[in-house]
Amino acid sequence: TRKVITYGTFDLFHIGHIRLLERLAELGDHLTVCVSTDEFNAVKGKTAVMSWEQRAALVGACRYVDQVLPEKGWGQKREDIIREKIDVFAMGDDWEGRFDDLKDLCEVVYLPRTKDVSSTSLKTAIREM
Ligand code: C2G
Repeated sequence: TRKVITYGTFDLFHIGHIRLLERLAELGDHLTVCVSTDEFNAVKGKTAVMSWEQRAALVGACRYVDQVLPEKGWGQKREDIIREKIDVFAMGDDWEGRFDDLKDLCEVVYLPRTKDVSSTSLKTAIREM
């Protein structure tokens, strides 16, 4: 089994998230998504509209996703990759290069972001309705 992992907030689950997860699922046989907790979002300086429970449930309902775990801090990636026996770590390319230190543990892949959509742009669009 070729296992893939990714991390993120996944607020207001949108097409950019789906297009990323779809491509990640094609990189292997099993996809784990670690969804940032509300507490870790505060560390990241982000406030999600949806609770961790709702964000995790939406990601978990996605056909491309096999497992959802909490992301509680910046430092858990190495232990996650070792414990879950991950082969590929992948993120959108806004993170290009930022996690190359994981290359001793697994493949590290950055995929192009989907243009013109983000949780922030959705919030703005709704506010202007
Ligand atoms: N993404 C994308 N296209 C978009 C928006 C997001 O491909 N239009 C990708 C991002 O590149 C990221 C994932 O979707 O890989 C989740 O995005 P966020 O929820 O914004 O995650 P982020 O806050 O970047 O958290 O430890 C890593 C962090 O938790 C990443």
